[in-house]
Amino acid sequence: MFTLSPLPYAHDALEPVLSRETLEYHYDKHHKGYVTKLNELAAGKGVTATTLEELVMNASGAIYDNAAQIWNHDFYWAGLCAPADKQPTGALAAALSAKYGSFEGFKDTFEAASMALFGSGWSWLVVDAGGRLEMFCGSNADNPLKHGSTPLLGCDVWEHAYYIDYRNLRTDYLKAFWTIVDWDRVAERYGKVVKK
Ligand code: MN3
Repeated sequence: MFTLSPLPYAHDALEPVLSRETLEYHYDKHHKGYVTKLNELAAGKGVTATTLEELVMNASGAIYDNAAQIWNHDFYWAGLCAPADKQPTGALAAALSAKYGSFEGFKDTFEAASMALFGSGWSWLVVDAGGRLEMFCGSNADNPLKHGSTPLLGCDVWEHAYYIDYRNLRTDYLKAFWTIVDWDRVAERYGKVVKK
């Protein structure tokens, strides 16, 4: 049985960037729904994998889609915090500046790539297989682990992530997103990759 990971903060913790209502739908309905569906599918097909990572790396079709969506959402929630407008620091800040010119340059690139993603999907800051900082955009339930990359930050750009608060305006959601990114968590993830 796969279980729904607890939300790492209260439903209203991300207000006013993401409302309580958005989290009630996004976490309690969409995210939870993937867990329910995965358990139904796994029981029906006699799946023996016990971790989401195994399914993300090896499964296909609906089992992959639901497993990856659970993994992606766990990662997304864990990378956010109450609005604090944090900034990257230390080695991560230096790596972002080296790659994108500045933190502003990174944000512009990330926003533009996220806007160019057609339909539903995810935008990611990753460290690729060669140890380089990269951006990765994937449709639907795509996941960087499948491509040999290690994710540092994930942004859900499915409409269900923002339509209650921003209607159809993905660009407004993306601009507001930066104020709730937990850059301390992202730096911690980066530290683990570069230490390997
Ligand atoms: Mn979502």
